[in-house]
Amino acid sequence: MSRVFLSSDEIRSLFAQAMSDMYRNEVPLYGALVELVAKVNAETLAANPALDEQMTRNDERARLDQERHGAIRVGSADELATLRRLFAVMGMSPVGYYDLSVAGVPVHSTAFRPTTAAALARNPFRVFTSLLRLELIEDAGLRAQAEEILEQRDIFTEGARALIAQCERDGGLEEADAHRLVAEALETFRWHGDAKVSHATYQALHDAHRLIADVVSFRGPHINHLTPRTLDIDAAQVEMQRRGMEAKAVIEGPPRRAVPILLRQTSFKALEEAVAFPANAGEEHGTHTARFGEIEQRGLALTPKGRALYDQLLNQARDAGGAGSTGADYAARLATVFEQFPDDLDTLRREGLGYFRYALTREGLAASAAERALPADALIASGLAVADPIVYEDFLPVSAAGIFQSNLGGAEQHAYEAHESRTDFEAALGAKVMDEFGIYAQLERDSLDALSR
Ligand code: OOG
Ligand code: NI
Repeated sequence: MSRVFLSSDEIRSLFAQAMSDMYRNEVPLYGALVELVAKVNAETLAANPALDEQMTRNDERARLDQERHGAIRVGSADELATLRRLFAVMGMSPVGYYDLSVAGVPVHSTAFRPTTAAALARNPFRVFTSLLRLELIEDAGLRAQAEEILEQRDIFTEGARALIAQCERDGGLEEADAHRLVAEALETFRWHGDAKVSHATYQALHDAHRLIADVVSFRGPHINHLTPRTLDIDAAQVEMQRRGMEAKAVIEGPPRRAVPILLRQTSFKALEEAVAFPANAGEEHGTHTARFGEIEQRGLALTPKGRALYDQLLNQARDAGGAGSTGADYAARLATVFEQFPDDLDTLRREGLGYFRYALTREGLAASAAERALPADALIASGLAVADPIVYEDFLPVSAAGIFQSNLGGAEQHAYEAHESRTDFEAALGAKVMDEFGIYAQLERDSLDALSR
């Protein structure tokens, strides 16, 4: 009898839903955010039928209500490599390399996510995954202690390890096994309030960097936020404030524009959670703040040329007056600087600043093969084709640093004397990370090829 495997897309959808249910129980703020975002999205779409049509045309409409990203932080190469194998079962590959050390956060990261148009349309669930860089702990004794603690823990259940191996061996998982794997995987990402280290050790790790304590002190890489996608982050921000939620002062990323680009995010104050630290006579009680709420708005994926312009303008806005991204006038500065970034779809496309998905219109579908063989620009000019923005599926290191900092207590951190170390990261991961630009370029090319077919 042949076996029927569940597709990796289906397993990812099950997993995303299970994580969402779990996080809703752990962090009630998350449930409130999801509800608020759904309301803002419904209002935005009702007020903008063209956006609704565009999203439907690009298979983005149905996925919107499910769309989330999560974030986790791990401590060793083995943990990272096993996560890669777990996420592979769910059709998620490591995309991009992010060096956060320049922003004073002792980690480097990648995003596990689906990469094909069909998989993204089905469920774009992504997990921003950071690896602690132990070599950035200055105190040699503390570094050795952290390393030893990490060596002794196993963040995966036996069942999860066995099912990952089974999937690799058989080429898939049947439905019951897929459900079991999802349940086993949740154990890795769940909050465990019983610390693995004494309060004194936690404090020493915390003094070195709050993030080090977060990674090293616990049984596993608790998911630290799960972020829904809003179609209007400014409206969502206003609504949050109206409901008395404590939002970060600054929205990370580009300013509000007619054509949203990349990613805009804002996060909400982390929770203070009860922790039981092992002690000689039983346990000692304390608290830990790691988990927070976040929402984001996604826009056009930029080409390397567009991204270079974005980075240049962002630096310009941040550097003006040496104020960084704090300061009351930051939003105004950002808006002024970004006047240099074209803000209509046609110019963005013709100047090669973003990636687009081309599709025939109704007239185009009725046109002759000879007509359809015209260059894309001519097809668009004569109304036979449209070019829609391809949505950015990745992250932004400067924004990520801002998010890390805000939930690490607000103060800007000083940069580490480290530089990026992609080779070390890939060695730990046991694979190369994919180049995000190559993925967007492929999506664009596929849509162009389909025009003439
Ligand atoms: C990850 C921060 C990065 C984002 O949305 O840029 C991130 C973390 O705090 O672990 O999630
Ligand atoms: Ni995030």
